[in-house]
Parts: sequence; structure tokens; C-alpha cells
Amino acid sequence: MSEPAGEHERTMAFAEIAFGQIKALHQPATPRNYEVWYTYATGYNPSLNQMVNETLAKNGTLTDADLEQVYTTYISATRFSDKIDSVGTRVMDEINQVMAMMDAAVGSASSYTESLTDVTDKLGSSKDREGLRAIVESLVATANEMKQNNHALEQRLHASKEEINQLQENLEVVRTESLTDPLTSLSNRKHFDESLAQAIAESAERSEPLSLVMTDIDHFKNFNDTYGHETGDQVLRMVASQLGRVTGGGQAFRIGGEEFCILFRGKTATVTREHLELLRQSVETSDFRVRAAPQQTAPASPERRRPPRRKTPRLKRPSVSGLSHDVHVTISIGVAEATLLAREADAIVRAADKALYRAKQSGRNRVELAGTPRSRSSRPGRQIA
Ligand code: GH3
Ligand code: MG
Ligand code: MG
Repeated sequence: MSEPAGEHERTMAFAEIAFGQIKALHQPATPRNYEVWYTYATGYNPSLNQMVNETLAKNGTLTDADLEQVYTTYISATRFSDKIDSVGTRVMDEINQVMAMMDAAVGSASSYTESLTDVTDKLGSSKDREGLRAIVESLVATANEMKQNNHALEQRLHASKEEINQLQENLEVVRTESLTDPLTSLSNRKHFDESLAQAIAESAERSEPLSLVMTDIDHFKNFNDTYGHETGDQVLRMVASQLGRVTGGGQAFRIGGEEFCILFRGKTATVTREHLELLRQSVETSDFRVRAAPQQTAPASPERRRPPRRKTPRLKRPSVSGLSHDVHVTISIGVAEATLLAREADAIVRAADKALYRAKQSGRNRVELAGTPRSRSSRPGRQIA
């Protein structure tokens, strides 16, 4: 009985540390955050602890985006590899069973050959009717046995084929899941990193342009502070769905909290900008209705590196039902072109991020091109107050 009591105390100590961290850093006590801090408290995942400690040392806290990154890198990624391991084990089992069946088939085929050789010998020496009848009977019996073995093998192979097809489908689902952001269903950061590397290699090989877009929701923190995290999530989904419909063949990714990327293969930044201008306008003019009432208290703002912002998101119209508001959502966009820079992922990401920063500094809700003077940035349809 001492084991469970010891286990109870040990795990309660981890739980207390996890709650303590959530409280001290004023974070939402969501299962995800709890899991990150509980894992941190156990110390079982040194890489997770290292990432958390480095972020704490640098910023004094972990933002939601940091927690999401820690979770996807060190917790959910492990789950996916567990799933892949389990599919892999089943494939190995299936292969082992088929191999055993093949061994048995080879064994029975060689004994069939031996029987046939034996019968052939006997046929040569047999003179009477009875002798011939016995040989034919033994031949028929051996042939029947062989037929049954072949039938069983055929059935087993058929079942294995079905099982392996099913496992292939499972593997595809797990792979897709591991590359998809669960909140918005857009491709995730991992998919982005892979796609960017691939797109750079392809654009270099074909000597084609490649444009990378970084976009970030304006004043997003205020949606959370004013209407709550759930509403923040709704805003994220709404923007993601607009990004998913972007024209010009761009592929959209959610790479962090309220930050998204779009890759335009074979398109220059200038051409891309036209599509981005349509995207910017479509977010700005979309009717986004929030059902929650504004919250009474807003949590403290974390440290920021972006330019200052308004206190609350703008409400387009007064409340209709008393609990329902149309909320004004805008995005800022930065775009960089690979052909104008060294074809290197870091350099392109940095350039697009810099352009995005410029879009924020110039008043948000606008598109900026990397290396473009401010005066050439696209103007928003209307100015934010
Ligand atoms: P700016 O216009 O300068 O971009 O301001 P901002 O408020 O959008 O930028 P900031 O980086 O300060 O805020 C980002 C916020 O996004 C902080 C974090 O709590 C929130 N966030 C990150 N991930 C999620 C998420 O998955 N859901 C919700 N609801 N909020 C998230
Ligand atoms: Mg933002
Ligand atoms: Mg941001």
C-alpha cells in the first residue's frame, strides 16, 4: 500500500508546481498549459525544460504562443511518434505472419515435389492395376493437400493486403494530423518549415520566383482581453478561413499564436501583393460577429516588441442582441521574394518579418514589401482610428 501513497504524494507535488506556475504567470488553466507545466515539474523531458527555462530567462514569462510551441514540439509531437510507432509495430507483425506463412508454403511445396518424385519412381516400376490405383490415390491426396495449403495462403495474403492497406491509410491520417494545426485546420509550423525548404530548392532549380508572406492579426491580444480566449480562437479561425481562400495559388500556414505565413510558388512579390491586397480587404470587410459580452477585467499585457496599439478592438456597430457584436478584424502583411534575396530560409523569413514589422509601424492593416520604401506600401481601404 505504501507504493500508491508515495505515488500520490509525488504526483501531487508535480501538480502543485504546475498550478503554481500557471498562477504566478497568470496563464489560462487550460489542460494544454497544465500538461506543459506538469511535464516541466516532472523533469522527464529535459528538452522541454530547457526551452521553457530559456524563454523564462529571456522574457520572464511564456506567452500563449510560447506554450503552444512547447506543447507542439515536445508533447504532441511525441504523441504522433507514438502513434507512428504503433502503426509500425502492426506492419512488422503483419510482415512476420506473412513470412511465417511463406516459410510453411515453401516447406509444403518441397514435400509436394518429393511426393511427386516418389510417385514418378513408383509409376516406372508398377505393373498391375492395384499398384497404379494406389499411386493415383496418393497423387490425388497430395494434390488436395497442396490445393488446401494454397487456398489458406491465398486467404492469408488477401487478409494481409487489406490490413496493410488499412495501416497505410492510418499512417496517412497520422501524418496529416502531425502537419495540421488543430485549431484552424491550416498547415502547421512543421509543415511550413518543410514546405519552405522544398519551395526554395524547387525555385532555385527552376529559376522561378518564390514569395513568402508573413501576416499577423492586428491588436489580437485585445480580442482575448476584451471578449475572452474563446472569442480570440474564433477570430483566429475566421482569419484562417480567409487565408485558406487566398487567390493566386498561395498555400497558407499557421506558424504560431496569431501569426500566419503564405507561400506563393512561382510568383514575384509584386504579383503576390495584388492577391494580398484582396486578402487584406476581405478580412477588413468580413462581418465577424462575436457572441460573448466584453469581459469586465483585462489581464496584464505581456512585454511586446511591436508598435503601440489601441486599448480595445473596434466595434463596427452597436450590439444587436445585447450579447452580440460585430468586431472589426484587420491584418498586417509583409512579403519578401526569394529571388531578390539569398535563397535561404532564414534570410527570407527575416526579410518578410521585417516587412511585417514595417506594416505594423506604418499603422497596421496594410501590405509591405521587403526592401520597399514606406511610400510604396499599399494603402488600407480606410484608416483605423
Ligand atoms: P499587434 O497588432 O502588434 O500584432 O498586437 P497583438 O495584440 O496582435 O500582438 P501580441 O503579440 O501582443 O498578442 C498576441 C496574442 O495572441 C497574445 C496571446 O495571448 C494570443 N494568442 C496566442 N495564441 C493564441 C491562441 O491559440 N488562442 C488565443 N485565443 N489567443 C492566442
Ligand atoms: Mg498581432
Ligand atoms: Mg504576433
